[in-house]
Amino acid sequence: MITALGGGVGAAKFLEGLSSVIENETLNVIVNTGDDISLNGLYISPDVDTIIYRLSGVIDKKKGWGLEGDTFISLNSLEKFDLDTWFNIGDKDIATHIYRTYLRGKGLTATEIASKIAEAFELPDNVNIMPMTDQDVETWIQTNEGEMHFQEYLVKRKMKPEVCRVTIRNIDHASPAPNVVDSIEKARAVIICPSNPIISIGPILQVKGVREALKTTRAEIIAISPLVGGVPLKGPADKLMKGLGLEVSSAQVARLYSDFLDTMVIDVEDAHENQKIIDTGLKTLVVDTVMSDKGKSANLASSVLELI
Ligand code: FO1
Repeated sequence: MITALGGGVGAAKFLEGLSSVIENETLNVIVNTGDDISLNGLYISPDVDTIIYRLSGVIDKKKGWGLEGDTFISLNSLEKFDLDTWFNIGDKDIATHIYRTYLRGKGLTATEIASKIAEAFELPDNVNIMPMTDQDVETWIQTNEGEMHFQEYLVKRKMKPEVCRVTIRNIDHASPAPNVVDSIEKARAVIICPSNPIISIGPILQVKGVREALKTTRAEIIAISPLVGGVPLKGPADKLMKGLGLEVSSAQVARLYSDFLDTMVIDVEDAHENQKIIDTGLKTLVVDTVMSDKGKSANLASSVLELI
């Protein structure tokens, strides 16, 4: 059994490669839900959906989220009402959010809902999509222009406000979803996907018991840096790290995980950081981490599996 922690576009791309090279071994994916947002009466879980869409081959590859060939007619029609239309929900994508919201209304948990959506999108039986917690949590960003939901900062405000603090609301009341801790404890390897360390991996590590399980598991723990040449290929990892007073580097990402990590995988463009990471007592792998197509994601996944 292999367990991965992730959220967002980078994780989804890596998992597409990983699932293509592991054959029938169980792959448990613990997914960030801090990006979840309730908009216009619909409950949206972007990281869960992005990973499911990518693994089922229906993702909009250009954007990295949403469904391929989607249109936005219903979103445009919403504009005449007093509703939020800055978050681009497509006409096909909206069906997933209606289904999730309907099932929540019937009392199903995030875990049960993710598994029903994964089944509808015909994910292979050996892949389990596991929201990190069944309690609702939300990532909020405190900026020089006030506090806002992470999606508002990312999508509506286009990462323009300066970041001062990141808070995961309700995280103190969030217990790990069923099988989350077990998946870490019993895996032969735990892979931290190339995801934002602050808002994708950070919330998962803050769920009660997760960090402790990572510290005590006998599994080999490998993290892939989301930075290439010191910058993220997509998203606000650099802005968030800088705003929190952290150095923007793969060595810094390794430091954030150093209490449980065995091996840090960094891109060839960041090879100059290799010795610095080794000096902190970690093993390293320096490879091409840019996943510009499925073949390159599979190559990266194979290199990571060779470390186990
Ligand atoms: N990302 C954007 O940059 N703009 C959007 O309008 C947007 C809409 C959207 C709708 C559904 C969904 O599942 C994801 C969506 N995303 C959008 C992606 C999402 O905001 C981020 O990729 C993740 O939350 C980052 O981890």
